[in-house]
Amino acid sequence: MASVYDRHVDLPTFMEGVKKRNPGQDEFVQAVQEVAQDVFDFIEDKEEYHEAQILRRIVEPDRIVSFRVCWEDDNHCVRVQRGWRVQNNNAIGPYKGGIRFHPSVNESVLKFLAFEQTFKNSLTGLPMGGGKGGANFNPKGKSDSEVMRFCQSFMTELYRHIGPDTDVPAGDIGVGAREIGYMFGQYKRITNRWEGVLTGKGTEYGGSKMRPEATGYGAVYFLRNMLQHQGQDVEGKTAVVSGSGNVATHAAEKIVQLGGKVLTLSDSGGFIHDPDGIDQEKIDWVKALKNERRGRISEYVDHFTGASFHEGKRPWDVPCDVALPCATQNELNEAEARELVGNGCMAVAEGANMPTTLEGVKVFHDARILYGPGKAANAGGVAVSGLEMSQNSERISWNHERLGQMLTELMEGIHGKCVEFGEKGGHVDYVRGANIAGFKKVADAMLAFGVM
Ligand code: NDP
Ligand code: 2IT
Repeated sequence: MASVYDRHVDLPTFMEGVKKRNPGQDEFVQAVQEVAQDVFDFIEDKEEYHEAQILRRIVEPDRIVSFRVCWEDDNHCVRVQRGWRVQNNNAIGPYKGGIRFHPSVNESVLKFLAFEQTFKNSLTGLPMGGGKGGANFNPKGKSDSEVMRFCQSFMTELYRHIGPDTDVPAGDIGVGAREIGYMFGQYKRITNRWEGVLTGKGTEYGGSKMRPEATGYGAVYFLRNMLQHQGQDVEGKTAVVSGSGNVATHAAEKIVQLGGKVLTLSDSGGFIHDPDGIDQEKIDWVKALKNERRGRISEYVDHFTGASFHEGKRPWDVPCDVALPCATQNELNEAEARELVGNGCMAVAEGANMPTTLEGVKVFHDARILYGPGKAANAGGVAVSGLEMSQNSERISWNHERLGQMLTELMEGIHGKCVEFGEKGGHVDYVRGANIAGFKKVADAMLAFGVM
């Protein structure tokens, strides 16, 4: 009988082992399943990867640090949160990946994100390993001082586990310029060192000029690369975008710049549909709503006539040419994927991490539409983080134009790797391409190190 330690264990047996070792961690198991099905195929005839149990080792994080985060709210009540840093794999560079503050954060979510990050970072071609961190803290409705106190408390433990050559966190859901500023300040205060320990910093203190835009812009460049590979372009296309945070607003902005029309944005309260198109002026209004007034997307319809708000709903039934899920994991299910395909959607580029369920992905594959998974399509953010690390090490600063050019080239490079490993019979399976290209580099580095 096959056991998980057999050299040629099959995929179902391998996944049984993953489920058994990670009980109740559905998001993590989902992310592993998606990668394992492609990697199993790829390594079938490659004895060295079996012998060294490479996949079995990559699905076991190097370490997970979990800690208590105490802070005092504005009413002087003591609050207790849980913080984590998942250091998944540092074979090809220091651990690198964002920090998420959201009430839904738990170990499963951070393990799936750190696992995905390992392959994503490998795909960028830059020397970065995979990690992710966060806390079950909800920044919504909190004052600036409350957020500051939380961030300082969080960093008071995290600082011992990170460093510019060890682990370099950045932003993610609920962590933007404000939170990075508070955390960087606290790291500097505790260690008395100014060093590039976080990315996504303000440009006054070592941040890259392109980092805020990089994920959203990069996702649209990836979309453009997929379309152009089929002789199409973004110009004239209608786009449905979910989310209204950093990734969504910058993806919408780049779609508009390239001549497309954005029809929707959303948040956890519902989505807005603007048939006239969400132009730059409206996007700027949404950015101010979210970043300065910390408001809700429903307020959009009070300012722009002709738009409608759909409470508690997601935007996937709005007919479109292209779709960009840019909010959160599992926000696009099988039925919604069918709806998109049925309405003629020809391409999906994921700004978010794992926004489509496994069943939804299958619908896109069966329909043979262009489908760019998050680990490839949203890699522009971490790629520019990698550039920010280089700039900090060299004590230099590149301008917006130069970084824009580098981002475009990095996304082309990632697209090229997906095509190289994912093209079969005239169709590109971008999931397979991203998984195999991402895996191969990490796996080859691990082979070089021997058993550890
Ligand atoms: P933000 O915090 O800036 O925005 C998140 C957006 O998603 C908000 O509109 C938020 O709405 C919505 N959202 C969050 N959780 C849910 C939920 N459970 N249901 C519905 N809507 C939700 O985060 P980012 O834009 O930075 O991140 C968005 C996605 O992109 C995430 O998956 C993240 O991991 C991924 N990503 C981010 C990168 C970055 O550079 N920032 C890089 C690569 C990927 P609400 O305000 O109501 O919560
Ligand atoms: O999911 C991601 O790639 C991020 N949140 C960005 C990570 C980073 O280190 O810039």
